[in-house]
Amino acid sequence: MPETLEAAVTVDPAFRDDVLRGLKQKQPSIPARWLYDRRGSELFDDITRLDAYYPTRVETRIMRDNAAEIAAAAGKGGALIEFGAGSVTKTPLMINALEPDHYVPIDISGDYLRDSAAKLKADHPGLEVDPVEADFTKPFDLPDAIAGLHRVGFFPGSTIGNFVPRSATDLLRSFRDILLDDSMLLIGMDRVKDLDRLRAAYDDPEGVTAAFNKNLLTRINRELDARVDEDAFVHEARWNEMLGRIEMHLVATRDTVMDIEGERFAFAEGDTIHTENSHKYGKRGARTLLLSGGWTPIAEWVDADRDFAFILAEA
Ligand code: AVJ
Repeated sequence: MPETLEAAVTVDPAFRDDVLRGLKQKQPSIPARWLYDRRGSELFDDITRLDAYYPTRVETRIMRDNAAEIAAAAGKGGALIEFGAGSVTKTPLMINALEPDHYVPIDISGDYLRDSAAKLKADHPGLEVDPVEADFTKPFDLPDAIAGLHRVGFFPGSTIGNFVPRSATDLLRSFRDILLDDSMLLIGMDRVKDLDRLRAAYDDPEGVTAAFNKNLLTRINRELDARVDEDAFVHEARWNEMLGRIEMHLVATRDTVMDIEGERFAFAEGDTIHTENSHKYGKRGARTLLLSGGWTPIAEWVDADRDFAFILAEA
């Protein structure tokens, strides 16, 4: 590769550290957030449109079917604060229902934020869009413009499921600290259900989720000084019964070594790298998690099959 192109690959030093640290663990694992580079985000977008992947479709349907009721319960006007940059479908749905004066998306990717903010402004001329470029798992400040307004936090997509309960609780508490007293939170949580359907949602016949998972190895090879045999690993989605979660793994199909940044990691056939958790909650579990995080659930909307819950909680 020419020198100039090589230099164009920008690497987050935290990625290098997370990979090296993660691979040294007894169960090698790499934090899920590194799945979402440009290609990974595109593949996740494709996942949301798969027949087997019900969460996006079902949550959107719940929001659409109950929009008026959700808005009445959460309170209209004020500020809608979304943790994450927002989806092109769900965000406008909530903006149309809640009619906030301000919309505050919080995301780590500034480029994505600015693009989506511009589009939203064009569609909602009266709406003030105040994007905040920040990692919402770390402390940050909300814009002064929304001080004193009614505040509704929005955390859809069952993204909370990516966090182990201890971290999920910390995250909910930090949302509570940021949004302050008298605020509300609208959160989507995926439910425990038939295990074959759950597994199929994370191992679709089209192989899109497999490509999404394996893209992590491609990213390691591209962004780090690494030689990883991408063909030596396959995607696997496992249900962890004790912990109530789907786990994504990359499973070695033969003995192989990974050379990364001067270090060597050996994998025997069958060894895995754990790449993502997706926790599923029962009715009680979801409410207990919210309560532990400092939020009191006050209303809940589910689909007819009870596959997914959209919950309103108050600070
Ligand atoms: C974006 C974390 C909600 O856990 O369902 C989908 C990610 N990974 N298929 C999920 C994901 C594989 C998704 N979340």
